Amino acid sequence: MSFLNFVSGVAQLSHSVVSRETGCILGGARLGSENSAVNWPQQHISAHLPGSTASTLCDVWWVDAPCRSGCDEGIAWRRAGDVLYGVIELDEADFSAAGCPAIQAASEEAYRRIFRLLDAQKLPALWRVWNYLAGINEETAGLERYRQFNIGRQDAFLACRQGTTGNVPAACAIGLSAGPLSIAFLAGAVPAVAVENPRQISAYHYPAEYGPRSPIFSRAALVYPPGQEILFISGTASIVGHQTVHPGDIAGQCSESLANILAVVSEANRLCRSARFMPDALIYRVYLRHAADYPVVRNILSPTLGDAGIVYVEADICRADLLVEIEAMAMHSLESGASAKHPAEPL
Ligand code: 3EB
Repeated sequence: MSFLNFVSGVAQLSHSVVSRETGCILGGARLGSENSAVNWPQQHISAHLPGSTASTLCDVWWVDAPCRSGCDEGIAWRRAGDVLYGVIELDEADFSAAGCPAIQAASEEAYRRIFRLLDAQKLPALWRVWNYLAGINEETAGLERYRQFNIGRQDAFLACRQGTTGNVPAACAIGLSAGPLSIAFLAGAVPAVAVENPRQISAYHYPAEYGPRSPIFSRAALVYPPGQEILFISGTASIVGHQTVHPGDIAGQCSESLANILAVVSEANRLCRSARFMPDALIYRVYLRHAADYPVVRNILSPTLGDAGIVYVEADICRADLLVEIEAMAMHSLESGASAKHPAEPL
């Protein structure tokens, strides 16, 4: 039995997966149209799900261990051992008097609260962050909202003495049509091992043409719950170096994003401690700016990635010229035996 468990894309959450005696749901995400009231931290991602017959799909993290839960400064969190999952939603209307754009102020405040919680919990390592905001490509006060978000995020990292390069969390930053700033995160005691993509400049080194402050995320992170290794691949798009390639061409962007995913998986396999990660065995979330692109994207991805583990979400990508973005994850056991990385394997 693994310590941390994950199910993705389930339409109906079967409570039988979690042991009634000792098990506990840490948290998760609900994608689609329906809202729900659950008593664990759940990120609501209100979006159309192309290709899905279900109107709502859930991702759930659960442990076979007792949990503690709390709500601190608007962060709903649950913790088992040294793994913590949390969700914070902030209404931008509450930041209208901040003296800077509301999304910037809300982003800084959300990240400051997250770092304060992790301090109090003595869990210093932010592993993976899921960021969602309304109207991500809209411009206010002469600056795109994603770029305003990047200012707030970086200000919080600096104020909380977090490193802004190198060992930073894996992440995604995605636009929805409406709703609050919503940030979910997974954190632990052991630092993540950051993975970069040799085909791309690290995002924290993007030049100023992409905004006054760089985004802060790694291309992927290897993280270590007890006895386990998780690979989180950040949102991955049609970017080579720092430039968007194949503007206006969904097939070209999809193939380039796939090439980037494969490059990140190879890099992760150089650094991982468990078995090699296989692209067709990962779990994927694919964001499509236009639902109409779904058949083209599916036809490009499924031969390499398989069909089963992909959830498609209609959402905006953080550069106006990007049409598709792919994120992925996989969990391996660190137990020796069949799953252990073979010493003779080429690095
Ligand atoms: C990119 O490579 C695409 O700002 O947290 C991907 C993953 C992207 C995370 C973030 C942004 C973020 O720049 C965009």
